[in-house]
Amino acid sequence: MLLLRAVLLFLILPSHAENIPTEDPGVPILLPKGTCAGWMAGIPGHPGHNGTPGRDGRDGSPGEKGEKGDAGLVGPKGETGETGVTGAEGPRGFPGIPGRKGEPGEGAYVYRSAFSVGLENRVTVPNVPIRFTKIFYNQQNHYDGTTGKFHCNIPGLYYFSYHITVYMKDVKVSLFKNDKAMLFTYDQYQDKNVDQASGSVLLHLEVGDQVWLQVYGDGDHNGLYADNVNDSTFTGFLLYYDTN
Ligand SMILES: *[C@@H]1O[C@H](CO)[C@@H](O)[C@H](O)[C@H]1NC(C)=O
Ligand SMILES: [Ca+2]
Repeated sequence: MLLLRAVLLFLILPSHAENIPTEDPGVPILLPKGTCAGWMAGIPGHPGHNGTPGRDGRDGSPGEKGEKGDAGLVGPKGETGETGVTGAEGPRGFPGIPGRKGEPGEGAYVYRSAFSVGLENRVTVPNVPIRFTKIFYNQQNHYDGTTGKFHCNIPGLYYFSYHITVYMKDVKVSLFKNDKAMLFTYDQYQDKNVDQASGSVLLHLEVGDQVWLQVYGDGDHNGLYADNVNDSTFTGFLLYYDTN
């Protein structure tokens, strides 16, 4: 094998003869063409220099799939999604603790107005308010015993009533509101009897309105009577006050 390589090298040499270094002039390396006669084998030359690096080879076949890499960084927060459907109503909760007691309200006195009075003096003059001077109740002093008139201090609905003992004469009385007779009551007296006359009414009053009883007609119909055991009374009170 080594011999074959030497022969091949020898056969190639003529075309590169000028490039072959001839360090040893005594060695007959160059041989003219066609000079086979007297041919003798020379000593094999030195190995040539390394050639220039060849081109890059082809890409290798893909390697095996690598192991799974580490998890990536957390991305930015996404946008808020749409509102979901309202859920079903939950079960009813337990009763709460009772709250604190409330503050006292406005003075209840403001909304109180009531009086109840009786007749003491049989002398009743027609065309003027009858003066009831026997006071059963007049806490707020909205009834004036000196004039016989009730003065409205709280606007609202009022109830008035009167129960009159009739003796010796007929009785014609009217309940007045601001100089206007609102209610009429008539009782005819029968000899040697004690009669009663009564009436009641609901009236809406404004502050400043006045209400009283008064004999109407001629002065003869003033048989209102009272003694220690027979009363004639006049009563009134606020039923509902106006809230607005
Ligand atoms: C008042 O009532 C009493 C009964 O309680 C009666 O005896 C008396 O006669 C009455 N007064 C008048 C004036 O009738
Ligand atoms: Ca009668």
